[in-house]
Formats: sequence, structure tokens, C-alpha cells
Amino acid sequence: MAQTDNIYNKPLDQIAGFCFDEQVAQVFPDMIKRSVPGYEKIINTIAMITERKAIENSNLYDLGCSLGAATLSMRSALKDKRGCQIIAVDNSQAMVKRCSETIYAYRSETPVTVLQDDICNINIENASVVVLNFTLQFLTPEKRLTLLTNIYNGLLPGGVLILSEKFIFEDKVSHQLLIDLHLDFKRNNGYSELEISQKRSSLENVLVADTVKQHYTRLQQAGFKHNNLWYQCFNFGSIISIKD
Ligand code: GEK
Repeated sequence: MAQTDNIYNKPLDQIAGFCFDEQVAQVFPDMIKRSVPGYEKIINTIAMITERKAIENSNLYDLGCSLGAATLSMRSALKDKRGCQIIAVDNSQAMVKRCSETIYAYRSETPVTVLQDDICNINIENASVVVLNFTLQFLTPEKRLTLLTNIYNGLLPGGVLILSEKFIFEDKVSHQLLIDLHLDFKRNNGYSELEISQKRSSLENVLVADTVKQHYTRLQQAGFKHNNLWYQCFNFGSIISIKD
């Protein structure tokens, strides 16, 4: 059973930069569900996109897989596709350990390899579906274009990238409203003001969000000509990019 996230519920003398350690891995399913609006919708839709876009005898990648929710979603949609395999990657030891336990606990026709590595070191090849579900935002901005270019080059024609992110907005008024609505979402899910503010401090400079326009520009620079937001709730959303 998922443990409740109470990491920030006591005042901390010093707030360290957020990291995906054992403490976070333990409560991660609860944390992400209560913090990211639309998370479950996106995970479920990854299966729908996989069903439509996975190509037989190709690779599917879950980059920054955490506990493997997107991997499991893709795997559930690959039953009728022959010769596919999933490569799930995360650089957090705690996440990879727990992810492997979950993935390998269930038998499946689709082979899954869980790797502990930096996603920037992974060679993407023969890919039909690549998922970056709330991971790109944790890379230093200088590394983002190189990663997207690697993904573009490794995708087969017709292959897709699903890129989910937290966004910022150029328009200051709507930006503020969407941020306030996100904070209400967290309050409604039981987070206190102390938890919200300590978590916000810990994420500062660790999670660096871009505007949707910045994402589109970078995706185009990487080679993707067909980019569209398929989902948005407040300041969180998901873009689908398709290779010609
Ligand atoms: C989900 N996709 O449940 N290399 C590998 N992993 C990384 C790197 C990196 N350079 N940087 C961060 N990570 C998941 C949720 S969480 C999003 C993704 C969140 C990993 C990090 O260890 C963490 O597990 C994940 O990216 C981000 O669909 O917590 O907001």
C-alpha cells in the first residue's frame, strides 16, 4: 500500500534541494498523485497512445521512470504487438530498486529492462514510443536540446515522444491564477501551508519549468515538426511530438 507523503509536515531548520532518495521513493505514488493535477489521466492515456503508435519489433523508452507507472501503462497496451521491449531508466538508486521489484513482480510477454543511469547517457534506437513524463524539467536547461535530439534521431518514422511537464506562462495574470489553482489542488489533497512552502523551497533551482512556447521551439530545433499539447490542467500538461 502507498505510504502517505509527510516529508515536509514538520518545520525544517534547513531545506535541502529536492532529491529522489529513499524517503521520496517510499511515498512517491502518494506524492505525485496529490501534487500533479492530471497525473493519473496522463498515465492512462500513455496506454492509449501506445496502443495506437507502438510499432512491432521496436523499443519503447520510459525516461525518468521513477517507480515505473508509465512503463506499466505502456506494457498493458503491448499485448498484441510482437517483438516490442521497454527500456525504463532512472538515475535514482532508490527508485530503480523499487521500480524493478514492481515490474518484475508481474509476468508479461513484453520484456522490460530497468536501468540505473542518467537519461543523457542512453542511446535511443529503433524507438516507436518515448515517454518523458515530468522528467525533462529536472535536467539542467543546457542538456535538454541534446536529449531531445537524441530521442528524435532514435525514433522510427511515425514514432512519438510524450513530453509531460510543469509549465510557466508569459502572461503574468493567467500564470498567477493557474499557480493559485495548483496550490488549491494541493490544499484540497490535504497538504498544509507549511508542507507546500517547504516543498516549494526545496524544488527551487531543481525543477526549472519552461513555457509551452519554449518547449515547441526546442522540439522543433531537435527535428520534430508535429508538436501539440494534448492535455493541460492548470500549470501542468503533456505534449505529443510525432516524427514524420
Ligand atoms: C512517472 N515518469 O511516474 N537521469 C535519469 N533520471 C532522472 C534524471 C536524469 N538525469 N533527472 C531526474 N530523473 C515518472 C515520474 S519524476 C517527476 C518522474 C516528479 C528522475 C528522478 O530520479 C525521478 O525519479 C524522475 O526523473 C522525475 O510517470 O517527481 O515530479
